[in-house]
Amino acid sequence: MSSKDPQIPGAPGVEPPSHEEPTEPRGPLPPKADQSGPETVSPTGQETGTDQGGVAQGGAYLTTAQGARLYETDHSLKAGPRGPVLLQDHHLREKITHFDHERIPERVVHARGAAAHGVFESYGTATRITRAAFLAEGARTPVFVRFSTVLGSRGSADTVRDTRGFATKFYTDEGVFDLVGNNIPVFFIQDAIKFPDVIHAGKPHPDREIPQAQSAHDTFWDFVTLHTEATFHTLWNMSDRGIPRSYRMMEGFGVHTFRLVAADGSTTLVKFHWKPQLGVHSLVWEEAQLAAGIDPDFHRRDLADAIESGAHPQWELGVQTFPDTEDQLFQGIDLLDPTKIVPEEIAPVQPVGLLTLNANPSNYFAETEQVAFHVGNLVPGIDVTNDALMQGRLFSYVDTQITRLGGPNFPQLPINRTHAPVNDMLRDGMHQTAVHRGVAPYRPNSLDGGCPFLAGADAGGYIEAPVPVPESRKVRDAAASFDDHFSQPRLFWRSMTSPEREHITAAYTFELGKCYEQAIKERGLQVLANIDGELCAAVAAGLGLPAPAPQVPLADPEPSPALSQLGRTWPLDGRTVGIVVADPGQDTAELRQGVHAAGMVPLVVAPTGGDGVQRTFATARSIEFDALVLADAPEPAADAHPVRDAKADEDTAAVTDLDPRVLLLVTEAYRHGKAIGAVGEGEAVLTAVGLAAGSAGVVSGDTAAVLARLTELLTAHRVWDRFPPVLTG
Ligand code: HDD
Repeated sequence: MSSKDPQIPGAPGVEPPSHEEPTEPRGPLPPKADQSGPETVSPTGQETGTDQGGVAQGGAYLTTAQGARLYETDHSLKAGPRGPVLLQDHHLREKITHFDHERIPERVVHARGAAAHGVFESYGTATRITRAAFLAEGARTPVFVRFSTVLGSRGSADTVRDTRGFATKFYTDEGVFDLVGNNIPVFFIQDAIKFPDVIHAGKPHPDREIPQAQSAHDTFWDFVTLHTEATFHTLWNMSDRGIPRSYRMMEGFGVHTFRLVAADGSTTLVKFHWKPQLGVHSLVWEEAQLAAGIDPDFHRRDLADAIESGAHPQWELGVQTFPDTEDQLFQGIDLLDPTKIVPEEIAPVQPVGLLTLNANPSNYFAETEQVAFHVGNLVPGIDVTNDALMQGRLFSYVDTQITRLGGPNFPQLPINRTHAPVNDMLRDGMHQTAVHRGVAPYRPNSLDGGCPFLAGADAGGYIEAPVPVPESRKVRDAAASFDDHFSQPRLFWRSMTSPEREHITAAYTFELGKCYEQAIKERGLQVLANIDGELCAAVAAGLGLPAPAPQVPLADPEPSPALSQLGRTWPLDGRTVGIVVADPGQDTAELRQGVHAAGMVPLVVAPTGGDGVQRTFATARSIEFDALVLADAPEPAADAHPVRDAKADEDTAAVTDLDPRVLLLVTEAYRHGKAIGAVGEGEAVLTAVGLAAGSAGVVSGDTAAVLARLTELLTAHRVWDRFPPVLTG
């Protein structure tokens, strides 16, 4: 608004203010110039208008922070070439001082993360139950999504066994809505007051600061075995959900029950779900452990590479809906207890929109590090419930940013700015970048024409649903239903397939086996006995301890197939296929084209670098590939083949002469349940490794046949037949 705007009191031609509080709004003020960042920020975070063409600096000359051009920046100002450095060297001091303060505190949890920009397109199917504008039919909303691990520090490995964060910032026209969820639908605790306890237990031991980003240690298991409401979340962690294959292949959950408010004021309780279009897939434990050393950035790289290559990951947002009854129970399940799920078989997930991640951040610090989520960032039509975990979170998220981002003005950081006009009366504070005008940042006022005015529901105001507060008395307590800690873990266990049960058993055996305290191992077994006798017995056998009897009656719940990750087929976008060749110059065009045509990424692995080679035997490791193809050997380069079969007539020669790195590649891929194909002479490698064609998920033939079969195998993610049933189940 210009100073000539006739509505501004005191402007020429405008009546002097009456100094009484006006009763009619004069129309909304436009966003303040200094707070109108969002429209000037592109999906990749580049300031429009100041596009620097992807280079680090904008201008031709290096300058100081004050804009003075510099003629030299490699030497301090000294009293002679061999003399002492002078205190007057302001450029030296500015450069070093700024560097000294480059780091900000990492997040107290979820420090390690990766993020992407995208768009959310609403189907309009939720309009009956919510007035949220971004859920109206056809609405398109820019989003920023940050995935994370929980326990590790910023530099820790991606593939550790842990819960993953899945936090989405919707820049809606009605303000920012943050859905700050996880890839696990339940939480360790039922009340936020215990959050410091569970996190102190999970973080490294305070004396030696080890282990990093691990739950396999005494303090974690001490807490979760004493505090049995953590049992269900821990079981999810020990399942394959704790080691996702990719951020692109994880489900997301809002965890809490939210309350949606429709245009007519009616309310519905919901649980939010993100369903990945690529399916829910995991690493196997050995693969996860290898990746933590070989490529600690495994998930970060996977997400960025997929987006860059055009394989844009997508999730459907869905809701389970429940009537907003006074008791807030659904078929006996307490909707205010965040350690409980509602099986999808009794409350189906109804899709309400599609999320597509289509752009990588252009600056990690400015976007991924400085993004600040908050459970209390809500828009009209979405409200909270009395879940005591959620209630504490409503306090914690803003509070933590004040330390992490250095004051209360973090909403002004470009990545956090709302796309709705801001007209607040928050003023000053550390890192204030807005130049606020006027003299009346208070209400009521008359000096600013009474502005800003309040917005009722018809003007898009956020109005808390006027739900009744239960009549009670002050207590530090929870409802009796919160005491059931074992029936849903049992439901989960009984919904798993055989390989999934194997993985869970192995995970508990590993994690409890890493504890030093005998009492903790024994308590761990007691918890397992309360879930399932066979699980407990198998882990007890692994630990060399007796299996205790259950302390609670074991129910016989109806399994929930939706909890299992197996049994369906999925798209292959962005999967990687390693093509192992004997000669860097070998023609792999047909194979590569076939892999591309199936929507996957071919990576050629050769003994040395060369044209068209992406990995060498020295840099390749099986974890990077979802499947391997052993390519045909070129004629007549038999001695350059991975199986150097110069002495092939001798029975054992092929094995001894096989390049050990290829041996490792193929045997690991086999052990991790990955499909393996051999074209023509490539079959010699299979023989050398001791794999007969016809072994589960091992195929040979011509290029077309091998690719067709591999593609089919990959739709099931892994060759599950390689994990024979051990438990009787
Ligand atoms: Fe939390 C970060 C998810 C309980 C306190 N939380 C954080 C992030 C995610 C979650 C995904 C990372 C956001 C980002 O990428 O910046 N947290 C959850 C879920 C919970 C949960 C799904 C349970 C259902 N959290 C929880 C409780 C408390 C916190 C009970 C405190 C009482 N969480 C925080 C925090 C963090 C955080 C300390 C650290 C960094 C941040 O907020 O911005 O405020």
